[in-house]
Amino acid sequence: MPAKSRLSIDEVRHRLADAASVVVLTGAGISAESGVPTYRGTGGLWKNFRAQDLATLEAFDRDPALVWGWYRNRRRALLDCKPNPAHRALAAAAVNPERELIVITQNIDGLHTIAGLADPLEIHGNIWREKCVRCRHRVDRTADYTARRVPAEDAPPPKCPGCDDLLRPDVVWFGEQLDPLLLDSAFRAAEACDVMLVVGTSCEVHPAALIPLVARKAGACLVEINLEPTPLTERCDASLFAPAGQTVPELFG
Ligand code: BV8
Repeated sequence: MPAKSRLSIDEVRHRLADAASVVVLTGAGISAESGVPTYRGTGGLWKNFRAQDLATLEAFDRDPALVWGWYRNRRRALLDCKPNPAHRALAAAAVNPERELIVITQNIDGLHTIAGLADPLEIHGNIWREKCVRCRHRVDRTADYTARRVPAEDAPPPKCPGCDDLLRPDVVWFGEQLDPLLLDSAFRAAEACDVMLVVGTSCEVHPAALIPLVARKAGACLVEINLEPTPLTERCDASLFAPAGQTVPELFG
């Protein structure tokens, strides 16, 4: 495979300035500088727990109190996490009327929204939202982040105000299908964009890992921002190996 022409950061900036449509796929790495643990890096979330123990419907059915304890623990840790310059730069870039900018995030921490970004595509859900296991009731607890209010880890799992069955975190667990409408919007955006930035993801989780490949196949300029190479690196037009909190603002500055 011939070596890719590697664009410099200035060339990427110019591509972004000239683009009519930009899509940004973000992963846990964009929130790392906010203090949110990543999933697979050193000290990553899964390092302490095995995903199949906690982030699956089977685990929840088996022990809802244990799974709720883990999510409440993660919510509590998030209370001290604020959006960083990367989140803020994307929220600011998204209001430019000359250029469409869509953020597709694998993150459930809600920091893109808290940074002021209108409607990110949260393809793995949001830790501050809950949904009933039986009826279609949904609860948004984002106000708990602002009020710094999280129930005790061992508090009983919440009940649905509609049908009194259990509420669960409104996130996509392993083995669960992503919301087909959200996923379709993500793939359509990838197909139509001029530039795709892939920020802070190990590109290990599917089907999210396919989104940059759809953009590439449709002819987009593909740029990765990470601390280390990933399975996507060799398919990128540029890989900027530096912290997202420094690089993303530079690209849109
Ligand atoms: C499904 C919510 C089927 C829960 C999450 C095909 C191939 C292989 C496997 C599969 C496949 N198809 C399906 C699978 C199985 C599975 C999967 O992908 N497994 C992998 C792990 C092998 N996928 C699924 O189960 C999906 N469902 O396919 O269902 C189906 C189909 C039809 C009908 C029914 C069923 C569901 C996947 C969603 C799982 N939920 N989260 C929760 O979090 O509690 S995934 C979880 O991983 C998070 O959402 C996270 O965002 C995501 C991806 O991780 P990353 O974001 O990439 O984070 P990571 O730590 O890995 O990497 C961070 C990166 O940032 C690193 O590269 C690091 O270097 C970098 N970084 C660190 N600091 C910085 C930085 N970069 C820049 N700056 C910094 N400062």
